[in-house]
Amino acid sequence: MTQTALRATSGPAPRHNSDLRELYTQMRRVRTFEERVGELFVRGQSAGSMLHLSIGEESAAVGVCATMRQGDTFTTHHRGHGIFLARGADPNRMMAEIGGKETGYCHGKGGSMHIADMGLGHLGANAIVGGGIPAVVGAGLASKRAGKGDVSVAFFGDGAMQQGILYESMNMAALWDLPVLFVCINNQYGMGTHIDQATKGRELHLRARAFGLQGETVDGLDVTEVREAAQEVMDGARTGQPGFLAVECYRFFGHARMDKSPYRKDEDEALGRQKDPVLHARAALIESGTEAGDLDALDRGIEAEMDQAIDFAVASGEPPLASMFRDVYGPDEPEPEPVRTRIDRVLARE
Ligand SMILES: Cc1ncc(C[n+]2csc(CCOP(=O)(O)OP(=O)(O)O)c2C)c(N)n1
Ligand SMILES: [Mg+2]
Repeated sequence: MTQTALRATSGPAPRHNSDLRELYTQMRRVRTFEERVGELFVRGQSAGSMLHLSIGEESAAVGVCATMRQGDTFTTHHRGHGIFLARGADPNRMMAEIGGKETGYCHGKGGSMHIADMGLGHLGANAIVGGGIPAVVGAGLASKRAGKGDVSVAFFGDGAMQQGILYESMNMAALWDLPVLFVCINNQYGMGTHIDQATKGRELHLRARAFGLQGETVDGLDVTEVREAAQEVMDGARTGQPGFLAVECYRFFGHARMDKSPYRKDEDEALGRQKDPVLHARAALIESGTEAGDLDALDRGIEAEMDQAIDFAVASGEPPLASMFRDVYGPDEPEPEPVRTRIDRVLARE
């Protein structure tokens, strides 16, 4: 067990037990949502051919989002369900989006990897590794000009640490003193490649410091430590000192839902899964006086919430064909003719 684990489970009761309970609740909601959405996929009721679960990474989403406020914006990578949930997304509309249904956040046309919602500041998930990163530099510049102190946060995986766009973005953010935060969720893997096979520079935050950002790394086991570290870089970002935070965690399952991780040993996987932020927070709550039965009841309530989200998604209808291009082009641009009707028209002429 790490120093962090020992401190949280056997030390004095945390000062903010109700805080930890809230963080636990949000992490449990993320985990249960991911478990349920995995079921949706296996039942053949999700819209995409791939589904990336963030189980094991809950502290990164919840710890960082706990430091965000109304008006802040963010982008995520392809493994972003937990982040959006932690920012206040409605699980019904998320599940429906992933199911390709009209009631989803993007009317079923974005899906798991392209979900977005301007109302909650979600500028978009992105399936291109590193693709969502530069958008926060633009959002940061807009925020700086508006002078409201809103921060824009890019969430991405360790795979993006090897993408040039990250360095271009960090450079501009530092040069222009933008209210921007870069958050690397280091789950140790990019698909089947362990980070040690991808880079020699394992101290990821040092790269950010080299560009003039405030760069930190935190162990993702303890959500309160993640939140603390996030608060520090967030406070800097709010005053125009861009920051970077790497959260060290472990990807519990395969890259996507159907990946059985043949490239890693069972014993290594079992070891990695010991780094469980949800169980860690639960143990800390019990240690500080919360009844296990109380937490069981909380968990059951969350299960019911997520079961209901599946029911909502399954019962919802698909977007009508006529809405194919709605929300894709600007409001003043004429909608292009759907390819299918164009093909039908051409065939009819023959
Ligand atoms: C530019 C680009 N290269 C390759 C891919 C294929 N790809 C999809 S996810 C992924 C791994 C990403 O790893 P990481 O950034 O650590 O995120 P994680 O999946 O671990 O959350 C790769 C290589 C892609 N989508 N975009
Ligand atoms: Mg990764």
